[in-house]
Amino acid sequence: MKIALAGQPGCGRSTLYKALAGSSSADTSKPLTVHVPDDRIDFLTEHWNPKSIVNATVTFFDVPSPAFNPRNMGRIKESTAVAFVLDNYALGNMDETFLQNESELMISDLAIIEKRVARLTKESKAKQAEAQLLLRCMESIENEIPLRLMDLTEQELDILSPFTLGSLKPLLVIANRAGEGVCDETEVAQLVDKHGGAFLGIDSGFELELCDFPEEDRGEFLESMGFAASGKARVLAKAYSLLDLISFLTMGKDEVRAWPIKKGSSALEAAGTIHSDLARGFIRAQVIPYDLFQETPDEVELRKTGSIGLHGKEYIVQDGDILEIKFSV
Ligand SMILES: Nc1nc2c(ncn2[C@@H]2O[C@H](COP(=O)(O)OP(=O)(O)OP(=O)(O)O)[C@@H](O)[C@H]2O)c(=O)[nH]1
Ligand SMILES: [Mg+2]
Repeated sequence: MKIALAGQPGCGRSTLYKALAGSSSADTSKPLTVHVPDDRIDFLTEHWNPKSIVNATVTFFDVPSPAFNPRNMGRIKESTAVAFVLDNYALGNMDETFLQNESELMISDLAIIEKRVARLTKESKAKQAEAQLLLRCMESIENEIPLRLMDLTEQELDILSPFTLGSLKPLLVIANRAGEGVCDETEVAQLVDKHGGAFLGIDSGFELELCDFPEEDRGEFLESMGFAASGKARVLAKAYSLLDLISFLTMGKDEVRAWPIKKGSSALEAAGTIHSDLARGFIRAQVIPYDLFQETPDEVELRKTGSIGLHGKEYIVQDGDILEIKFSV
């Protein structure tokens, strides 16, 4: 998963990036890949002592200013989700800047759509469906409605996918506040919700300072500021729920690994995530729910009590399922 941190100049993107990196000397021009903390992986690692441990990861980009300028849009276009960073440490006019970001994102989409429509009108009738769809998108933008709020079918989303339109991507909005923040965030949070986005507030400056303290003391500091978890943990959790992701797990002496996957995915899709061979030669999926394994970390014992499931292609994978795909190619 890739998340582009975008926003108006000076909104605090780079400070947030460094807080996510856990280092004030992090190079913000580079992609930042962070591990998604996962207690389950920690437990399985302790149990197996594997050669390799692979947590799920999220990569962040600090999109330079002006973020929505065609030259800088590349990072947004290649990302899974867009994150607007809103200044609530100095200016605080968040409703206004939120709408400004939305509008700049839509203008950039409009330019792409108009160019394509102009070309399509010269082409054959075969592209009628695409042209109609793009005209609907143009109308939506002209009415200041971001594309993510349109009612689109899977097929229509497939047609639009190659254009990597920014306002169609899932949206995360992060208020960057110092202490209490300049403004109350209730209103902007409601506005973001109306726009189909997820909202959270972070004190990036404070979180960055925290990086200088020993890890075991940080929880207490965060708690004293009224935060249940670190900004990084909260951003990652929000991104997971925004994108409707869960993780299934694989384990063994060689590797313990978390695999992010869309909620509602089948065992066959999970197999394909691991390797196309596993999907091609899929026979069945052996499933141990993580909680059962944590309680009784012994496959022989679990088999005796009938706690290990064997499922076909259609099985819907649950968060924390420990999978072993039986296959033959
Ligand atoms: N106190 C406080 N200061 C902050 C916070 N976030 C950013 N700042 C300060 O605001 C200034 C701009 O922050 P940056 O993180 O560089 O903002 P940016 O969005 O990367 O800015 P550009 O890349 O120049 O557009 C810096 O001097 C930061 O120290 C915050 O949460 N608290
Ligand atoms: Mg910056």
